Amino acid sequence: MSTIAAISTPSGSGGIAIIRLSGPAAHTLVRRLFHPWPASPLYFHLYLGYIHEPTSEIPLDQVFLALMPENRSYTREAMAEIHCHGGAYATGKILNLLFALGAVPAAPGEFTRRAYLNGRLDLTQAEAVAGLIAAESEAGLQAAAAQLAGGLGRHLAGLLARLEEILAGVEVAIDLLAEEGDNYERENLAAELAGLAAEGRRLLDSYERGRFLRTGLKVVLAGRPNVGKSSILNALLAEDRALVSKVSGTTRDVVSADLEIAGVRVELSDTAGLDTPRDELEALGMARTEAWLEKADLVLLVLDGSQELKERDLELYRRLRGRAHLVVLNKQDLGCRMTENEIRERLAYDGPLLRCVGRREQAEIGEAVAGVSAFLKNRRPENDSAPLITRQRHYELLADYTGAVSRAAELCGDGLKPQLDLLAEELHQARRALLQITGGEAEAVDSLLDAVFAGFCVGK
Ligand SMILES: Nc1nc2c(ncn2[C@@H]2O[C@H](COP(=O)(O)OP(=O)(O)O)[C@@H](O)[C@H]2O)c(=O)[nH]1
Ligand SMILES: [Mg+2]
Repeated sequence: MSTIAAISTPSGSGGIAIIRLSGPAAHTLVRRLFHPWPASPLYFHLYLGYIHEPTSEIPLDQVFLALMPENRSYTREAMAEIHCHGGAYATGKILNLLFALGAVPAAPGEFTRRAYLNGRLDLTQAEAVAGLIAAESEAGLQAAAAQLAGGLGRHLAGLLARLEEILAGVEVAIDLLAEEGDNYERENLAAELAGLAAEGRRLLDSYERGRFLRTGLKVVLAGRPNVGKSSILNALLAEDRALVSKVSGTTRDVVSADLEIAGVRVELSDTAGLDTPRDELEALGMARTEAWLEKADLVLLVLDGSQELKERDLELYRRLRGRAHLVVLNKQDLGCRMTENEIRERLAYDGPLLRCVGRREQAEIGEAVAGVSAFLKNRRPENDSAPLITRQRHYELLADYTGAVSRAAELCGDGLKPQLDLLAEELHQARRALLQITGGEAEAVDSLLDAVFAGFCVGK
């Protein structure tokens, strides 16, 4: 096994940079460079000293050195960390000395990959490390931290144990039947399998919220021209991001900005109003709006409450059917020409009506914020402490698992005598899917690991 080295802190100048080594030669390599070498070094201690070139007495940098033993380090290999001064030149020089002595450059995520290969983390935890580094909101950070603590991995291990117990019984029966030609019966088999499928579906359902937590929620402001979409965007951001004017058709391109609502990162996009285009540019803007509506997790349909409900509003609303949406009644400072009943009846809408004033001078957008916040809260699974899935990779594999155990349950349903070889095949497929999520056993082939670790930074 090689000994890898990398600078784990961001590139560029900084107060401190950390060079990390992992592998069998980690301690002997740093010993060639660090002076004075302690008489009997303790693990997890910081030693103050100097880095010299092996053949020189001239110090290159004053550093702290920490040594971690095999089995008790992040990678479970012998590790060393050199905390040096953070200039790009000095850190690069120390790293090159380590390479000259036989260390090899770490690939992105290689420390964590070794931690996984040595059984320190399962794959869901390794992914959570990347999630922590990439987190851009409070909720995203919490979701990654919970996954790193192993909640999802343990939960899946529980499912796996139940599945394997059933599978073992089926396999024994297949062996016996070959000899005796009898039929396999196991009490509650259909119910047990249905329970395993239901748990898979619950996890699949948590993905919507999990995805919002990890990557954020895409919210799109839509509505007729001039209803105040751009004003609302500016008010929510508390800055003049989008152009506002009483000239209809002011917004042509999509303007997006990030904000945080209820701890979740929200990407808010203001679009060109949808109406009959008067020229080519407007037509292009509206085509963009349509494309953004397609991608939205939540659409805020803005109505100008100071006017009557227009046929155009209804038409637009109909296009949102099947897409999560909330209705925002803007220009409430001008009084309201639409009654709540009228809106509900004509739009057939039973969600909240969020009353707002988008206009700069007297902006009141509290209800819009509360509406988005409630939308997010409603997507929290009932049992708040249950693990969530936050990654597409997990989602796809859980869908495989759920499909396979559901089919297995059907094979045993309603007093059917299951065809054991088919049953075993489905259960094996479900088992493989679970193992690929956590990276258990030999399921973690190189291509899978390459895909998981490709998104990491060097040095982690
Ligand atoms: N009185 C009042 N005027 C508003 C309000 N929101 C927007 N406006 C005005 O309505 C016009 C159109 O606003 P704008 O945000 O550009 O609408 P958009 O076309 O939907 O993006 C501008 O003159 C705004 O100042 C509001 O809440 N009250
Ligand atoms: Mg606009």
